[in-house]
Amino acid sequence: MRIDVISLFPEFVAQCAGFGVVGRAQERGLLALHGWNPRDYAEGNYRRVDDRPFGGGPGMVMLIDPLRACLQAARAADPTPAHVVYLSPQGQPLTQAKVRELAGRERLVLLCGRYEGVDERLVQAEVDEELSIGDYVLSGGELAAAVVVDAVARLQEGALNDAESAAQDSFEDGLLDCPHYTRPVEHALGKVPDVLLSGNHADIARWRRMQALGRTFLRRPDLLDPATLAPADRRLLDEFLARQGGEPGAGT
Ligand code: 6GU
Repeated sequence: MRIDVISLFPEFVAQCAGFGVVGRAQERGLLALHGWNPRDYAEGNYRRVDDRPFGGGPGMVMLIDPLRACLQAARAADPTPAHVVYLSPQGQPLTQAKVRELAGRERLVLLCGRYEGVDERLVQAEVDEELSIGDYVLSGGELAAAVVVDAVARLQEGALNDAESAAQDSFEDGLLDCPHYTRPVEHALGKVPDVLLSGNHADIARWRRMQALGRTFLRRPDLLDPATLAPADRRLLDEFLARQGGEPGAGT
């Protein structure tokens, strides 16, 4: 997969993508990341990329022409047609389902705004989809682009070492992940739950499912409507709630 990032700080996104799973995906040739700076396509001695908003108000708006020339250069660098995503707080929320869809594309262009945003005419003419990574304000789209690159890179075939681990992630089945433990069994901070030491794989799978259901219910009720649960899951959730006394404890 190829991702082109259009940003006033393209090195920032590249740096974010240099480590861990994403860095390895690049080394393995599963992901090619390219940065493009609209300032390199701006005219004049000052290489202006922004101007004051018509109608007044604070902040600056990114100019059409440097962005468009930059986008054109990025498109022309490879014959593969690109799906152009503009990262902005006005976009549709990024979900794991959307990540999966983006990860299946051959080529993405991620357009990062700075200042108050980019001229709406550029968005209308060149952008296929506008995405946000949450209901809070960042000073630019770069962190959001890094989020997209990471989430999409780890879904590329061969990016993860354990083929299982992506399928078991939080959200892949609509639930939060269960808790995890490693050595030592006994620690001053507590003991590992017995079931995980039992070697009984059916019991372990059942316990994990129960924890995933319980945590999702307590922490993210927006993700789980008990009324729509399969009867077996409903029983597991009831058991979880009965066991912890129905109290949303601080440790859950
Ligand atoms: Cl994609 N951009 C900015 N600037 N702020 C955000 C965002 C994106 N998503 C959430 N907040």
